[in-house]
Amino acid sequence: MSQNPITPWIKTTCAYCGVGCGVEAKPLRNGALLIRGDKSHPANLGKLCSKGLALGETLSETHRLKFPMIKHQGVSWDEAISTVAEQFQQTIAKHGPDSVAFYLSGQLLTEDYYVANKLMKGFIGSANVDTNSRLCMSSSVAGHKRAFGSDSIPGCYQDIEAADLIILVGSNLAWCHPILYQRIKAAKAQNPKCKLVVIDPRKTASCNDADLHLAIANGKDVLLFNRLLSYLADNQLLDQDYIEQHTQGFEAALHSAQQDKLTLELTAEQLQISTAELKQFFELFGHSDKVLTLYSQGVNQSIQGTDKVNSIINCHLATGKIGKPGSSPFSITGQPNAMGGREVGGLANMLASHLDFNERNCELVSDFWRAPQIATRPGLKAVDMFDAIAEGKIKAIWIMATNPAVSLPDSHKIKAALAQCPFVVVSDCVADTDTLALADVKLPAQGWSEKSGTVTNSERRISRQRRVTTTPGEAKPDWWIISEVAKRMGFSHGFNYRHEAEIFREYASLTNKAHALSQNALVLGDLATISDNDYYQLAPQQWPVSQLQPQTLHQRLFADGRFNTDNLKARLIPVRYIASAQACDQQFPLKLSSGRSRDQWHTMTRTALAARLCQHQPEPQLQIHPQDAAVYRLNQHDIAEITSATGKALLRVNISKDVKPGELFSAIHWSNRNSSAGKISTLGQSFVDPISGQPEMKATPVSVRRFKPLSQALVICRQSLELLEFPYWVKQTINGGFCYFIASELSPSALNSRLKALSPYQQTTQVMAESPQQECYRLAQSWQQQLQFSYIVSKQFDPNHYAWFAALFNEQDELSTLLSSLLSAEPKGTLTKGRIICACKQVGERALSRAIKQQGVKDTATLMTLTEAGSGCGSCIAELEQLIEAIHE
Ligand SMILES: Nc1nc2c(c(=O)[nH]1)N[C@H]1C(S)=C(S)[C@@H](COP(=O)(O)OP(=O)(O)OC[C@H]3O[C@@H](n4cnc5c(=O)[nH]c(N)nc54)[C@H](O)[C@@H]3O)O[C@H]1N2
Ligand SMILES: Nc1nc2c(c(=O)[nH]1)N[C@H]1C(S)=C(S)[C@@H](COP(=O)(O)OP(=O)(O)OC[C@H]3O[C@@H](n4cnc5c(=O)[nH]c(N)nc54)[C@H](O)[C@@H]3O)O[C@H]1N2
Ligand code: SF4
Ligand SMILES: [Mo]
Repeated sequence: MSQNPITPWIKTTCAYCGVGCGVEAKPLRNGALLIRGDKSHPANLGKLCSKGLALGETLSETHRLKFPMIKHQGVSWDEAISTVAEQFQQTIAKHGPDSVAFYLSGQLLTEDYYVANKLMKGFIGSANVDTNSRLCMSSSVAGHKRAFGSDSIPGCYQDIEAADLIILVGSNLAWCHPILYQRIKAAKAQNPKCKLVVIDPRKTASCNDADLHLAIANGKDVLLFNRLLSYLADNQLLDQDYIEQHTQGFEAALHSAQQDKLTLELTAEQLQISTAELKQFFELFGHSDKVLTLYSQGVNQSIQGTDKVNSIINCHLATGKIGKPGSSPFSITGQPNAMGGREVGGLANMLASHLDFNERNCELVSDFWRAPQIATRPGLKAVDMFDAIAEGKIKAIWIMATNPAVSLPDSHKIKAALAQCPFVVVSDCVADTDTLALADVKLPAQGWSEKSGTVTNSERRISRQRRVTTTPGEAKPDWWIISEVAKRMGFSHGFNYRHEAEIFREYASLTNKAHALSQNALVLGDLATISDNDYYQLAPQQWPVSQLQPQTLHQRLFADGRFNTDNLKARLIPVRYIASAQACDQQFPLKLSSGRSRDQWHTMTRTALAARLCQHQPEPQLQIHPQDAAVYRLNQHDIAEITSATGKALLRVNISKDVKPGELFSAIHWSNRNSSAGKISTLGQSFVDPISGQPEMKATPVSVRRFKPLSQALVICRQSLELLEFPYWVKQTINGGFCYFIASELSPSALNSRLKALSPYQQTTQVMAESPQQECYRLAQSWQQQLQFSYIVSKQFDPNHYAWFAALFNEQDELSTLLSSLLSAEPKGTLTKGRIICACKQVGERALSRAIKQQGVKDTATLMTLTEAGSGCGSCIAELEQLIEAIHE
């Protein structure tokens, strides 16, 4: 097949994080998709991170949901749509509109989101439409609305280059928003005066370039920012003019902050940092003109997430450091279209287009939609929605583009609720997820590269996602599926859309009407009348929009000190520190926090299809401090059993001083699809912030003990294996097949026999090396001169084996050489890359260590020249630095 391109480069936007990087994609005749960064896109100026660069490797057809299904039966679209429409109609007729719900996602396009919200709130007449943004951004939304009167992010990315002081609070930007982190690094290199402070209980890759890391105790951000406000007041570092002219509530906020006030020494002690560090931070904040505070889930996912947000915004308002070049509080959004969902009103407590529920707003939207049944009060937020399903109050739910059986806390409860819900519809682009497994109807949605519409990034910039490949099977755009169901329910006049441009114009037109009524900042002006052609060509636009903008435009909100409140003044909010509702005790003495790893996206339904994204953290890990590891008798690479009030997990131990004693950390990515017990959400309880409804996901009390298997194995296989019988198994994609990690309660020899029996390649040529005295067994099966299946069984897990063993399918050596190497105790030759650190250039730890040791490398620039590591997306540079440091220590 030809490698020739079939079209020129097509501009689109990355599928993953809220940085919203511009991507250029070029489909080749052989089905591959070339990817590069779009140099003209203002978010990334041509750069992409490891996940963005691997987008083309995640489009495997084999994993797709290609046809609608009812239970396990493939059906026509006609039948699927009728079934969904009828079931929803019957449920509503019998039990009322609040007996049904939609659970949406920040990974839907704005057009999809708009149509879903319109159907539920406008036509079904319930506001039971919520989204996974509840787990992600809702504390920021609530904080913005309290402070500014609307959910508006004041800053823009150019503030990074303009700032003197950048503060990351509860954000591992280096891994989660890598391109913004690269911008900070470049800005610091340009302007050595620019300082970076990281506030995170953990030492993360984002601390590598930090001038100061405040490893505060988990959950205590309000204590820190309240104390900062008192300090600024005590030291005449406030902007009195700004406070008077543009804000209200200062006295009450300061009074409240002073209730939390302790001496600097006692505050530092409470925060578990040194007084010198605390003072240094306060002085930096007080004396820097341009302060940019970027914050994310360490702030939002807390039982006082909203108060955390306002404690940060209070300090910015009281010093007038907002809406000016280089100065703003800046909530960094998670998903590619978390912002778009918030804009259309996808949260249960919003109506539409940044409008709250009130009579005036309901009338406007009802007229605009010609929807007489419009919902008039907020619906259920995510956690309450799933409780209502469990209680039988919601009897039909439609889940789109999210995987709540993995991502909502207390997943046993979520799974039980969905299992007994009379009617569950799930729209997804892949065929198999923990949530799809519970669906009555599965609807195949177009995925990234097939769908077309718009997304809004963290800086309010709307960019186009474009269709660059064809769609496998019968998958359809989400907006099409929703509109067809709406029409079948009898709402034809509201949902006769022919293409996404029509939806976009209608949505833009609603923002204009809503803006005229409310004076909120969200307004799309002339975009309401753009032609189809202009929509297809649309270059990035940053709201507020009056007329079509040049894509280089960047603008800030509230630069004139006028906010979206009734009297145009911003509000400082009195907040007090509250200890987490989830206290540790004797039974659960440790606190488990959760978050992201560098190369995986959420529940791995797409990123785990790219072998090169699976190498960085091939197994679910538990980060634990050496002191705790000693107490619980855990060694590096043991398997730990973690127990909480709601469940258990089994995780590979990674002993590290990067976490504080008493605090553990684990990544959120594993599910029942790729691990026996790596799913972190089984452990979390659903304690929520009372204002935003956002669950606390970073502070679960747990206990930990060593899991003692009698044998462990690494298996590689060209096909998927069924391994449910083993207490511990993890599945990873590798080039040419899959790699499995297994720990079992069988003896090594029994595990050897069991694995031999499980091999799907019984008829092939087989070679074995057995060492019963040492309880080691290796087997390789080949067919037609190609290795098909192989394993290493031993008593203990040897982490050094993974890198070379998992690469075997990729080796170019003759089969005989490969087999002899595989069966020899120590692998030779090419099988020695070590753990892959640079995913882009596939550089392993061994080559890096060798270069550092043999050539005396002291800096990453030299290491990059020698090995190419770090010269792709740059996300691994922090780890290169750590490696250099560790080797020279
Ligand atoms: N690689 C990758 N990138 C992603 C994603 C992904 O899945 N993978 N997901 C995207 C999405 S949807 C989101 S929401 C973002 C999330 O982006 P981030 O919020 O940056 O990521 P997290 O790892 O969830 O949490 C950030 C940090 O909060 C810290 N933290 C925990 N508790 C506290 C606390 O009490 N106070 C403070 N100050 N810090 C605390 C944790 O130690 C952690 O390092 O990432 C986006 N980008
Ligand atoms: N313990 C703990 N839990 C957490 C978090 C945490 O930090 N700790 N973080 C929370 C946060 S911030 C978030 S954002 C959530 C994320 O959690 P989820 O939203 O549940 O995670 P994803 O894996 O992104 O799920 C998206 C699903 O949509 C599918 N999909 C992708 N594109 C499309 C499309 O265009 N159409 C349709 N119909 N389907 C599509 C994907 O295949 C996938 O199954 O997790 C939350 N859960
Ligand atoms: S930073 Fe990475 S994941 Fe986020 S939008 Fe850019 S390329 Fe995609
Ligand atoms: Mo998120």
